[in-house]
Amino acid sequence: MSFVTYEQDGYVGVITINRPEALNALNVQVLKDLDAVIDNINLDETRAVIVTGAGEKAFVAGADIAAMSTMTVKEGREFGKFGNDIFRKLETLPIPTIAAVNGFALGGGNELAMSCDIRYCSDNAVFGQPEVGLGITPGFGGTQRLVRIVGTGKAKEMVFTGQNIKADEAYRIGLVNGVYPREELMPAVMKLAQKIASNAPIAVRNSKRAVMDGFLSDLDHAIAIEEQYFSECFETEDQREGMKAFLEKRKVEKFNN
Ligand code: CO8
Repeated sequence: MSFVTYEQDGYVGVITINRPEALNALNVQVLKDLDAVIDNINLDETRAVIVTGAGEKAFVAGADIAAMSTMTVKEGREFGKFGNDIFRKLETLPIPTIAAVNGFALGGGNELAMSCDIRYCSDNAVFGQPEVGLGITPGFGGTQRLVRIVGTGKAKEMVFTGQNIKADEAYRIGLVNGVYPREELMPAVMKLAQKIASNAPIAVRNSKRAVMDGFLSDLDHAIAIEEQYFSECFETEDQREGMKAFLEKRKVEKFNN
């Protein structure tokens, strides 16, 4: 049995962390299962991926505290690296990823959500980096990605206090892009994923690469990166079809790749 399930719905893949009895807490086995699921995504047939949590209460309530409680320095470092490598693999998938945050997203849970490109949440979602209250720092990228998403002031406040924030506050500071009643979350996320999947796949992939490669560069270099990915699109059938359809005042017949 795997702690992580995967379902394909047309061009959209749905990854579910499935350990609800522990609020989907991440131990080594859950991370291994997540890694395997990511490796098995058929990128030729998938244009967007959703990540969510099983059960009513949690997206992911963090790394497994029981498992971490007896770790040595070496084990802690290995566990941190193991999780970081997997989250980075998710983050750098060539296709867009969306976190459907359906409840608690604490510690490693918030870090998993932040490794996705876009986050929507349910109105009962709770976000936080409570690690300092457990005697550790965030360890799956929290100190780095939170700063990049919400800015240094708010990120430092959340990390230094360990205090959780609710869905409306997460929306206000830009940690999530939308808040929905619980039963409306997955339909909203699926609609977003399908909208992304309906666009020209290479253009979407190149847009993701341009954003990610350019984000940490100086602006001159970043603009050059965009020029590269933009110009590559002119090799594609989708560029021909997308523009021809516009000029002929009709809908695109089909984006292929
Ligand atoms: N780890 C292990 N088990 C957990 C976790 C967790 N993070 N969260 C919940 N559980 C378990 C509980 O122990 C409980 O198990 P049991 O039924 O066997 O007692 C079950 O899930 C249900 O949880 P609660 O009864 O506590 O449910 P409540 O609704 O009362 O509370 C909370 C929900 C508020 C989410 C509460 O469970 C909680 O505070 N959980 C811990 C949240 C937390 O501190 N997360 C951060 C963990 S640290 C981290 O993520 C670091 C990431 C980087 C690691 C890198 C290491 C090198």
